[in-house]
Amino acid sequence: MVPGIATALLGTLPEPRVATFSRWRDAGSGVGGAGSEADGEIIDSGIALYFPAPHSFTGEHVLELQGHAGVISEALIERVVQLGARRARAGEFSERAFLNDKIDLAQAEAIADLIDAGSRGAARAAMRSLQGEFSQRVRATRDALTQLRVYVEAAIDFPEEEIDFLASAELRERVEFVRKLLADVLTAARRGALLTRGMTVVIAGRPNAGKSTLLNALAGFDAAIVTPVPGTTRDLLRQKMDIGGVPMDVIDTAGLRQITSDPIEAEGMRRAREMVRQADHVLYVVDAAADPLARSYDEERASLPPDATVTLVMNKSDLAAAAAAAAPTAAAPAHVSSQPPRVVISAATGEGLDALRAHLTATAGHTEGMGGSFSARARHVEALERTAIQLDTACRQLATKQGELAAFELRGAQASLGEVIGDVSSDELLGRIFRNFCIGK
Ligand SMILES: Nc1nc2c(ncn2[C@@H]2O[C@H](COP(=O)(O)OP(=O)(O)O)[C@@H](O)[C@H]2O)c(=O)[nH]1
Ligand SMILES: [Mg+2]
Repeated sequence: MVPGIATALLGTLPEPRVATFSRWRDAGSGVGGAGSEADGEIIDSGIALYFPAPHSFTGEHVLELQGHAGVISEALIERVVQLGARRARAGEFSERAFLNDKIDLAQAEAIADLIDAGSRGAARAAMRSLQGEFSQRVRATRDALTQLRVYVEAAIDFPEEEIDFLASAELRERVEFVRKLLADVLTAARRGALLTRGMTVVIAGRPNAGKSTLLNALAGFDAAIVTPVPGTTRDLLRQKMDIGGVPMDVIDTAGLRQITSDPIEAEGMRRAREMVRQADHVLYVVDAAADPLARSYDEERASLPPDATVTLVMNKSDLAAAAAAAAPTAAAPAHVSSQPPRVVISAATGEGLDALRAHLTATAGHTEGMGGSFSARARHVEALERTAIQLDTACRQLATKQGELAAFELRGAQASLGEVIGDVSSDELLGRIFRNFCIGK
């Protein structure tokens, strides 16, 4: 179909992979029989590129036209549709590339992640995944798992020797090898998922601690209203930013205090606590001048989720009273040592902000220039975690010489790994993945 459309539109089929200037014509009068197409009015002109199958992104014939934008391109699309083409669905090019084995599923997802990347770090990671680094590591793990499976299944086929097989040192080594590969790829995928999705950081603390000032300082502009009046911030305020190469969604909240008679403030506090529950990380801001021992945190702690990761941000270090509290407390009271890590800053002067940023990127498991991390999605992490559980089960069964059961688990583990790169995939999964792409990708 593509060569036919190309010939009708351009008058001739361009030489493969050679940028060719051409004029693209309308249908023409149709009078005069053969060759009348060439009489059609010129819709647009530009560069045509023809990629015959299988040497194209999708693996199919592709004709690329680089013309002028605007209404002209709409007219051109109409003409091409008239000639028998149809408009692409969202993600259809990537989906076709996947179905034609040009890329695997993790690579296809990396295309979308590259387009949506919220930071340079995330974009670099997506590029690495697109180049196949993530897929290669998954494949290496899968291959090692396959060898282990073959080994175990061979043992089952020779029942007289099975017990010796299952107790052998070689088997233990193979299991450990797969475990190590899987653990490494899982760690990298978890880090990658955070880089792809970004990290949600909630700023919480008492009214007037300096939460909104901190959000503004991190964002680099006045996103939030700051006043000396407690209770100024009443709703959540969300700001996307790139901190040390990691995309972060930083959320300012209404100050938390025990009692309020204002229903709007009460609702603001409810939303703040809800956000704290959903966050990847909490920056608990303390006015170090007014509360040098961070008692406000101790009082709030009971209402925080027990597994929340928190950093105490001791703010207002520019004030003398706070500076005294900020000095590395040699004789810290007992309760201080049980508090989370603390960073001393002045949101007003910017002192300590770089250290806070570095602390946040370290929390995300990411250091600039670390290299090697690739984009990954929650879907990948879940599949890898399932693989790890199945592998552990298989290990226990091998230890108790239940070869058949172990072989069954290993088969499951292999299937779970295959889901990451799309060895096995359902239409429903593919639909979900590709429908989230933008048109034309
Ligand atoms: N001296 C000093 N004042 C600050 C600092 N951070 C915030 N403030 C002041 O504290 C007051 C409350 O700040 P704000 O950011 O609105 O606090 P929030 O209620 O926690 O959002 C304002 O008057 C700010 O100017 C700081 O680092 N040093
Ligand atoms: Mg505020």
